[in-house]
Amino acid sequence: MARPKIALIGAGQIGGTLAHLAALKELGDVVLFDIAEGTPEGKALDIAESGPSEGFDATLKGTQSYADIAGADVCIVTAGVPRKPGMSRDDLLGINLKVMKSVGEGIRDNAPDAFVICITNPLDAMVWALREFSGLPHEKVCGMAGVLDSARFRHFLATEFNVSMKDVTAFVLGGHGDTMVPLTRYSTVAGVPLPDLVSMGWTTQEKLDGIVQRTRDGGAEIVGLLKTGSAFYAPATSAIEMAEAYLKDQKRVLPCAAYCDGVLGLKGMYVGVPTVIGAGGIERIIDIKMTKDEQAMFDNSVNAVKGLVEACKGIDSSLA
Ligand code: A3D
Repeated sequence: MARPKIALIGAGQIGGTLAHLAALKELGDVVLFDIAEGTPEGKALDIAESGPSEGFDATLKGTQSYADIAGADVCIVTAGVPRKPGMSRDDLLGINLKVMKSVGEGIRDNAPDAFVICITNPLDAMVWALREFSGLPHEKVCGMAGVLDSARFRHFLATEFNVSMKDVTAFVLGGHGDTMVPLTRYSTVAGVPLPDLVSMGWTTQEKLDGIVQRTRDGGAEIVGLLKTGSAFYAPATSAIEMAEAYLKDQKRVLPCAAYCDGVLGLKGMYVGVPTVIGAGGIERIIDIKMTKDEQAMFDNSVNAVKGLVEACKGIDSSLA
């Protein structure tokens, strides 16, 4: 059987890391696409030259031609611009919307059967626009944010409790932005919910609130430290987890920006929700019941995403 083909649209910081991880994990042959001449070719060759030492079997190709992504099984999209200090994700909307148009059309014409994972910010609006421009089925187009946001939450919690990250699960809902909703009630250490751990004296409510806020600000914390761009190691790892779930039909339960129509009280929009990812793409969305407070936070986040989608429609009339 031929190896799967993984197309990475955007060969910047995240794109290069995705290529390296996909090769190391032997997920398939990798095509790196970018408009910046030399960048995808250089990164592809550099990673391929690490193959003999690492011992992986995967080919890597860099390109400026969409024809090279033909027949891709997975496309991961990072094309666009990242944040600089002082910028919000929403400041990227105008530039990245134009990029989504060319990328969406490139995927539509060359890899219409692919499972598409968008990473470009502002995530929830860009994945919506990418789906509109590509015309692919909704269940085959999703956005990576929840896996990263919950990984950040898990990291902070495991550090606070001094336990293995493997035993910490975390649940994050809503748009990928300042309004994201980390749900403490559904986040656990080996099944014990966070509010119970507060009662047991493992931490204080004040510290837990601080961790929730640090999770919401997790992207900005890295931007502030790096100064020249945004996070890329953990975002790439998160998207690879989703790609692997699709390619190996793992039926992983992962939070991601998925098309919600008739679930969680939503009508036809992309937002971060718990999903099941398998060979069918987004196979199921878990329609959880929220408390009044959680629902209010979620509604606030949903409204922020709706505002960005409306802004996209204002910029590109073909989306209206
Ligand atoms: P960067 O290193 O700048 O890479 C972006 C690449 O896109 C560059 O190599 C550009 O040449 C390329 N590019 C620009 N326009 C096009 C085009 N039309 N077609 C193809 N390639 C193009 O950025 P990065 O890799 O650090 O980040 C990529 C995106 O991911 C940004 O929008 C970030 O904001 C976003 N991001 C999202 C998350 C989430 O959790 C959702 C986390 C971190 C970064």
